[in-house]
Amino acid sequence: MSPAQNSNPHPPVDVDVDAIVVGAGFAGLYAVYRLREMGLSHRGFEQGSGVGGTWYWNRYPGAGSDSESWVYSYTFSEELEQDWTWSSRFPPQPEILRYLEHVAERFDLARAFTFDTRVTAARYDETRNRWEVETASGEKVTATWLITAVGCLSSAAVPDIPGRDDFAGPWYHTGEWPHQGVDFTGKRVGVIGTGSSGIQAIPVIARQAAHLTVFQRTPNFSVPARNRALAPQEVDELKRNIKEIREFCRWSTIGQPYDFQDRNALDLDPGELRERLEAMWQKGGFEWMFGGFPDMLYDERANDIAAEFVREKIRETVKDPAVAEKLIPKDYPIATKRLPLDNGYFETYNRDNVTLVDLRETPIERIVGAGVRTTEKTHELDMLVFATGFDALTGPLLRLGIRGRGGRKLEDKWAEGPRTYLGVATEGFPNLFMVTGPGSPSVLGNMPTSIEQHVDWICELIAHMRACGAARAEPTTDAEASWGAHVQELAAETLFPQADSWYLGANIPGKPRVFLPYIGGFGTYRKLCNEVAEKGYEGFALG
Ligand code: N01
Repeated sequence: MSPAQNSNPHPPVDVDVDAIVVGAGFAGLYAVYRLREMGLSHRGFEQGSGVGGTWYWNRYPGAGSDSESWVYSYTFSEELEQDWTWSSRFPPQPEILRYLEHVAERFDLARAFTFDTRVTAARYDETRNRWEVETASGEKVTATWLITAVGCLSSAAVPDIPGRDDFAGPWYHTGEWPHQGVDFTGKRVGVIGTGSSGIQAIPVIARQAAHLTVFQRTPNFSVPARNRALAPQEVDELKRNIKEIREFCRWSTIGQPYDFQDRNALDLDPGELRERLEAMWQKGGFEWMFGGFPDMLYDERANDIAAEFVREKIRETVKDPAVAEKLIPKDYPIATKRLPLDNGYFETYNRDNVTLVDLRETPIERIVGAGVRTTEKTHELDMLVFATGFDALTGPLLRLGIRGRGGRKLEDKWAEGPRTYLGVATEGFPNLFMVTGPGSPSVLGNMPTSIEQHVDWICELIAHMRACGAARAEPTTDAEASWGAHVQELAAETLFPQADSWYLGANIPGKPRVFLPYIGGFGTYRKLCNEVAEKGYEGFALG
């Protein structure tokens, strides 16, 4: 089904509802499902022409999930879980989009949304206790609750490189890819950026383009995805055991069907450690996300062992030793930037039609009509791809024009970095609930697991408010301050602050350097949220 078919031909017209949901990706669709179940009136707004969120926008070649398919999905319907069959371990973008379109159709969710509609302002009216949401098309809708389901990585960042608009050919950002696709056949293509998006796109573009030039600023560690088709027997077994698998994910560190190794790396003898690393390498997947072993995030010696293991693999794979050395990260611990999974990324540099430009040796001076000019020369290009990432976690929220009590702007409140309670609410903005907001595990876990937990929790809070007649829920200043301090303390205990990553906002010039997600583990976070609820939503002022 095409996105156009999935968009809503009869947009809703109610202008006063119980809840407004912004975004029609994994989070927004589930929020609408839950609100409808609760009998609450609602409206949804979505900037795209169809459902899908991340998977609607990120259509670049090679795009796909890094989470195991059988857990990268909803759990709220057993029938859905049993009926849907994934083709492979890490499904490609079109298949995930088809899944979300299927969910929207099956549960009749698209009709809640007005598509092609950007929210431009959301103001809290204190006297009426209503959120007033305004859209780019001029529509105004009010609601008691405002639920943002805008994703964590949805605000594309195109760097302000001098001369960007002088480029004579077309350019694209991976996160806003044209729906009709891009044909690279016979073209000289440049890719700027070697994060997860670049690492997925580069091998595919290299196979199509006449020549590919990769502009690398920081070399990235990457581990093989080892994607493969799922055999029917395997699918049957996964479906038989899905309840237990899901329960494990719910309480695990990263919401995936595996957790850390059972021993610290430094407690193993070198032979066994090497064997385990090799087994992890052969298995592929997100077991590597936090470095695989409990101590790898905390102890530089342990981290160095895994980092060196991957460096050796890069040296073994890339035939030209000079190119290999450029590709090898040497100045930050492994897994402290989000570790990409790849499908033949390093092998791509063995191709005759691929050139690596190390921007640390020869920085970009400017973009010119003919291509990209570095301090060495002009690299002539017909097309340019920015795989340069996102203004993560805060960017998608700040562009909604949110104003809370007293007209206070969210961007002013967050000028020194986001301040939230549990990553779900922020003081001064009553009844605003952020699905997977900054200060929650969000991007450090399997997103659908994070999303379902957050939406369920938010909906239970709303149900609690209705049951006890509370019109407003808002975190207290103390609860928010201590949560913020806790999030930063946990991060400071790890090696994460040693890398200039988007987890810290380091990729966006001028963004405050604050660790954005909660790194205490997904299961621990779930337990804390449950305890807050059991104590009558401790830390919230309910009025
Ligand atoms: O973005 P990134 P991404 N000049 O920020 C470089 C998720 N995701 O879109 O490291 C030159 O990671 C920048 O260089 P540096 C996943 O969580 C998931 O790839 O800042 N280069 C870096 O190499 C991921 O982590 C999946 O020095 C510039 C790159 O651009 C997140 O999205 C797939 C530059 C940006 O890397 C973001 O990934 C894809 C400049 N001015 C993404 N500015 C799956 O699950 C930036 N760069 C499969």
